[in-house]
Amino acid sequence: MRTQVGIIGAGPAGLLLSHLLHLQGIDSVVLESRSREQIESTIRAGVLEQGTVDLLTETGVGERMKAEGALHHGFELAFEGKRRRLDLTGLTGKSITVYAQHEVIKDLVAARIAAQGALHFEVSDVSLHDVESSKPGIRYRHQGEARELHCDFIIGCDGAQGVSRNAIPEALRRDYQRVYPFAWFGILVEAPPTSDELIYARHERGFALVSTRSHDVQRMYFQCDPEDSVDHWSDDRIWAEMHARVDSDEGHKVIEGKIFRKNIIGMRSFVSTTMQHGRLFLAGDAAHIVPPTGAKGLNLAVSDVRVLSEALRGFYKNDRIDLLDRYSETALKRIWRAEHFSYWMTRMMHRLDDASPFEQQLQVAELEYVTTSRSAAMSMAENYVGTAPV
Ligand code: RFL
Ligand code: PHB
Repeated sequence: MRTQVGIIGAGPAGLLLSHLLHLQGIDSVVLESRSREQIESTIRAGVLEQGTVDLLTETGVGERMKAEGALHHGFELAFEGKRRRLDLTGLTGKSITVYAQHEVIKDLVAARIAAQGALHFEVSDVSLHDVESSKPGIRYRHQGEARELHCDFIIGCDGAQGVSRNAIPEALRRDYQRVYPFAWFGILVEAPPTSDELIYARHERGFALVSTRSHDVQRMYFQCDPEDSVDHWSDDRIWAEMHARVDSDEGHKVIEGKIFRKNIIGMRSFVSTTMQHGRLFLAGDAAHIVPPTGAKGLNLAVSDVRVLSEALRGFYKNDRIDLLDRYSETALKRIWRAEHFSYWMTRMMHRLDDASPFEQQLQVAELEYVTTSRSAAMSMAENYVGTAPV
């Protein structure tokens, strides 16, 4: 089998790239190790930057998101028993949309299938070959048969656990990593929204986040030990912890409901450079991870493939190689900004076991600053809504 661009992984990065290339008349094949049902039901991100929403809308896959997603113009910061609002739209003119990642996946899969795009699920034993030549290939197994895909370019969109990154020789790679000594306990709840906007809470017992999915399903998280187990957390214990961390002295209370999903999510910051080796390019979580506090991971995956699709278009339409050669450098500028923001917000909001009482007071001082100084609020807001596309 032959195609122009071979894409490994049908997450947001791989599917959106395939969609953008199709709109430019460039052929691609997407190879995914999981089933369609699995990728369409994995619970992950919720917050889409306006730039992400605009791109999905402009390219014809935003209809359901517009109808079912919720437009938010700010969020709340809860600390020291009070709640303070960050007015995203007042400060930046932009907003965010809360729409679940697996719904974005469903919309992109539907668009690829409607366009008769090649999308192969449940492939295994994926390996990359000849990435330094102009005719690279991907070998894999599908429906019991060994296959090979010949292409001009391979794009590794296979997430944090994928195989593509390892096809870049270690001697040419530099990895940067920070693993945090805490995790998030995530729950899905049948309940009405606690608040009109997301609530990020800093409490001495630990961080908590109240997000939403719809008028009757809510998504909430609280900081826990990475070694903890969901079995240790009864519903009563979870609600006691959420109330302790989020309820305000001003009388706001978290609204409880039936908890129907619990999971624990590890947190790390990671960047792998370079993102290009010969005809292989990495995009999204395959190259970089952020802790979810800043809600940046999916949005970064989208901005990577936006840059990459333009560079591939330059190659196929105008014989330009320079945009492809600059991809890694261009993408990394935005990636490092988001890495810093996610790290900063994580450090400000979480209980840090090694923090002295002095450092804990600094967290509170910083929260006071971003909720009272217009310039500090602006800095937080412009990072949260997403810095301008590169
Ligand atoms: P994905 O989504 O991991 O997709 C990679 C795909 O590749 C497949 N795969 C392979 N396929 C073939 N062969 C192989 N050898 C393969 N190995 C893997 C996998 O099955 C998978 O389908 O990566 P992608 O596309 O780069 O997208 C990244 C985002 O998924 C991720 O950054 C976000 O979910 C992060 N994130 C958030 N991002 C936001 O922008 N806003 C948020 O509000 C937000 N909240 C979150 C989050 C991530 C979370 N978790 C679970 C880590 C909240 C949470 C709790
Ligand atoms: C979510 O709704 O899942 C969500 C919201 C904000 C974050 C992370 C996750 O920062």
